[in-house]
Amino acid sequence: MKIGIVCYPTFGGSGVVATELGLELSKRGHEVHFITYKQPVRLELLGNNLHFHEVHVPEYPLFHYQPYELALSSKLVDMVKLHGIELLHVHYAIPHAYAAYMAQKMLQDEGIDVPIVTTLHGTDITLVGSHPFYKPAVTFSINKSNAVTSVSENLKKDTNRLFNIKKDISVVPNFIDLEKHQSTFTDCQRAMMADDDERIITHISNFREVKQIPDVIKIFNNIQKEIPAKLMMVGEGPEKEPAERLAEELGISDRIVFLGNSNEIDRILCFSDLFLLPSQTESFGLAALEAMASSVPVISTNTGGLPEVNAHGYSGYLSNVNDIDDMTTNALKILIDATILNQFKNNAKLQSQKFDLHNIVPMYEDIYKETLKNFLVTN
Ligand code: GMT
Repeated sequence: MKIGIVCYPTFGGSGVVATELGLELSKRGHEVHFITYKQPVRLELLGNNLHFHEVHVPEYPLFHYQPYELALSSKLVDMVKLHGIELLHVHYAIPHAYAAYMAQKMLQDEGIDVPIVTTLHGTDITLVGSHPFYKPAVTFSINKSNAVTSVSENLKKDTNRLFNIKKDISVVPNFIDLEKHQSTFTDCQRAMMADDDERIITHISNFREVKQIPDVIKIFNNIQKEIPAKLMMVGEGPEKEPAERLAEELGISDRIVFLGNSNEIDRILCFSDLFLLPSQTESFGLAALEAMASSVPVISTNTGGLPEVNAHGYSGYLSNVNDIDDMTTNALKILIDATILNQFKNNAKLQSQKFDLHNIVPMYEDIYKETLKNFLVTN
């Protein structure tokens, strides 16, 4: 099948999922075309089955806001025509589902029919999409998609609660390529990061408010008072600088390493003992799944889709949002005793296997086939 994938190409769960999906689909014989404003960060190798088409938005001084949707929908029309793309799969509703619908209508005018599958990722629904400024357009474009998927049961529930959705939403959980997270690195450079007796705690995110970065620092501060520990903070975003300041105020800057964005998170996770994700909301928590796939247990909140990913008392623990004391207690329960830590590490790995890409990607393939069949019948 020839599939066009639209996503955000930056560091962020939705772009990562879209890229990993495209990579796997191309391995399974599909021809995949990424259409976005920059080459997705995890898309390193292009080839016969894997293409990238850049959306350019020419700057014009009259425009206070440059019209990305317009450029994207025009590019979609051109690429569908040029490459015979049979189906568009858009990740993150805003503005991708809207631009895809416009492209579909323009193509229809020329006698070309292309169905749209929209995958909802979380903040496109919970934080941004439900804002009154966007809501009518988001509702419209979700309802006009030919198939809609969400990355967790919880996100499906939230979407139906927040929007007047007339479509059935299929839940297709995020997935993981377990081969990429083998703990067999011969060069796992733990010794460069911490002493043998220190526990290594990791947080990876885009450092936005929703990630509750101050809670990460405060939980770590409590932990390091009880046991020798280091914290790896991986990612970039607006909350990074305040976090560095908070670490200084608490006098623990020397115990925290801010690593910036990384394409090699498996190399960081391979020496991590615990992953912290105290988010205010999280439709799924892909970063938690990536940690578990590297045998790292997770201390997270119990919000959104996180309970579908992190099994309480098994792969880690769940707490209420902002309950720093509970998250500290749970972290120490795992970290203090080496036997318990190893048990949680094993469990985390086993839990991640539920989301093996070999089980999940065929769910998308089935949705593509079904959508194409129904679409061609009704058009
Ligand atoms: O977490 C972010 O801020 C990035 C955001 C995105 O759209 O890239 O992540 C959302 O999608 C991920 C992939 O499906 C989910 O794993 C994240 O839980 C979700 N983030 C939120 O719901 C806050």
